[in-house]
Amino acid sequence: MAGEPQPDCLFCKIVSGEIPATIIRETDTTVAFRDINPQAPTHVLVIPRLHHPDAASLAAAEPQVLADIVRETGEVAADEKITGTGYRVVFNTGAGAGQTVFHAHAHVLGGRGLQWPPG
Ligand code: D5M
Repeated sequence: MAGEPQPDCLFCKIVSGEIPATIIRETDTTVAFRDINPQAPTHVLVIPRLHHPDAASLAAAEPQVLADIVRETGEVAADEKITGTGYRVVFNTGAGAGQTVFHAHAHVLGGRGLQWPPG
């Protein structure tokens, strides 16, 4: 059920501590950790503690938590000192857009020039 831990979900296991991650920030509702396969000098994922498959599902079920995630992306950028040069927040949604983990997550990317449009 949406919102409850899913036994096969990698990010639920990071939230529970079953799988290790380099966690850099935590709140009551969110966890931020370094991406295992960084695509930029700063590449951090901000996720809800509760399981929702993507950002739109999270927004429908728990809009305040989505707002918490967006706020935390800004805190990550400030901690990483990338606000001045600019950074990107991405929610890949659906396999065709590159989503591989179906637990909502915001990518925070920065520390290098970022092209537009993305690939
Ligand atoms: O993003 C999923 C991201 O999750 C992708 O950039 C790799 C990252 N990932 C996968 N496993 C781990 C672990 N164990 N720790 C940290 N980061 C991880 P998507 O948008 O779904 O492709």
